[in-house]
Amino acid sequence: MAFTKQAILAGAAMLLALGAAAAQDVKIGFIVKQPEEPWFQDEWKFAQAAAKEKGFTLVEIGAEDGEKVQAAIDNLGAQGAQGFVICTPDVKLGPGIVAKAAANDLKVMTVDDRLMDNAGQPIETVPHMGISATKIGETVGQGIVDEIKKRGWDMAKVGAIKVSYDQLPTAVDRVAGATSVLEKSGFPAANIFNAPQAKTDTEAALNAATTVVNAHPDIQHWVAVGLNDEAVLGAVRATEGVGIPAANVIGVGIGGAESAINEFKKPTDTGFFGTVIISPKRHGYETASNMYDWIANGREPDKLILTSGELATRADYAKVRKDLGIE
Ligand code: FCA
Repeated sequence: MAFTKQAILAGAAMLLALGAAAAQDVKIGFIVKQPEEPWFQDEWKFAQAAAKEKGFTLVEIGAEDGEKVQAAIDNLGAQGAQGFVICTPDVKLGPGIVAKAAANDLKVMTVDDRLMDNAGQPIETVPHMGISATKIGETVGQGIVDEIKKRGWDMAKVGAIKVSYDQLPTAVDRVAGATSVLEKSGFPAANIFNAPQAKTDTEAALNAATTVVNAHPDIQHWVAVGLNDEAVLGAVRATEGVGIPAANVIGVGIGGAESAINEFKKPTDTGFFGTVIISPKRHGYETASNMYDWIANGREPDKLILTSGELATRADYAKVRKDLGIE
């Protein structure tokens, strides 16, 4: 049976009408792996600001494992959503997430953690916004080196706690960026101790770092790096646990959300010296807006956007946050 001209035209008109869906008909999911982490709450906050501004609905979903991710995507499909932004609990879920999205006719974009295919390569067809992990790690390393010099420590006798989470590529790049600057600046590679965390939270980092500090009771001065503020806070708590004074510890995290701010607000200094502040506004507002634009106007987002970070300490974090528009 041949299609009549009218039928084709009617079909095209319907597609156009669908393409230009009214804002109030657009529903977007924002799935995050660790809803209790302040960074992700900030991302939601800024994503909601985009929803309010543009008039679409944003559904916040926490999904800590693969099963919850699958259920969340099916649920979004059943609710009539058109797309979602996700920070996955495991980058290896990549092919499964892409397939589930397609089965539910949902557009998908990733934020923070990039999906991997079965060969361990990034899935480049899915638009992604992440941080410039290596560069931000280098900023961490430089901040530590500068502070070691300022405090007049003998670099040869300082220990570094490297809180690692190697199943996440951005985590590997962040800590490698930091330790590369330490080493280039004369920090002995043999004094960099790996502390693999089982999960990306403070408690897991505390457990991992405690093993390291206990194994080296001779070391007086410590520095600490990790993929985020929570990791470095865990390492700082570990040094406190064995009675190392705050003045002997330089931890620099990545994030700059509430976990770091609460630490800076403490009445006395802790070993948590600074953080590289990244932008939950860009990661929340922009990803949600880009997804909206894709659904409502057919404008596909850039395939890869990497955002920058800025070092801040207790002394200037409020100003840096203000300058970044994330107060
Ligand atoms: C990862 C980390 C988060 C945050 C984000 C930008 O998802 O787990 O803490 O640093 O990247």
